[in-house]
Amino acid sequence: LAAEAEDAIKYRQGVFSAVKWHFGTMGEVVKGKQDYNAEDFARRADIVAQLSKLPLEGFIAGSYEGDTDALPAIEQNWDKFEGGMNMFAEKADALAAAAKTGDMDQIRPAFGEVGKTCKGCHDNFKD
Ligand code: ASC
Repeated sequence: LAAEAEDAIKYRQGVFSAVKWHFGTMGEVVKGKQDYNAEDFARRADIVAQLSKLPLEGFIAGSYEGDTDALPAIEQNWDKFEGGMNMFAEKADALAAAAKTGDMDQIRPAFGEVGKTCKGCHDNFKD
């Protein structure tokens, strides 16, 4: 595997690990397993919104083998994959905006919309 491909795999996995760290914590709050702190929740939502724009450039040619769960289907259906990542970014922005209201009735559905975009790509493009 070319060094560039290895770096790209590590790059996007690092970003997604950070997404999971923050989105996972937010999920526990939404499910009532952790107390809701509006300021901390909004901080995490902002971080996820920023992170959501980062992974796409890590999906480079030659990075669908080796230590990765990313499937070659990404390259074969690039427009669909890119659309999914852009939808993730859009919904993450909406969640960050909802989080600033401090209103869980707005946050909960916005959180669910982001989760759907995670699952959409995992179902189609992740081993
Ligand atoms: C998560 C997580 C995902 C999404 C997905 C939502 O917390 O790790 O991949 O939400 O499960 O359906």
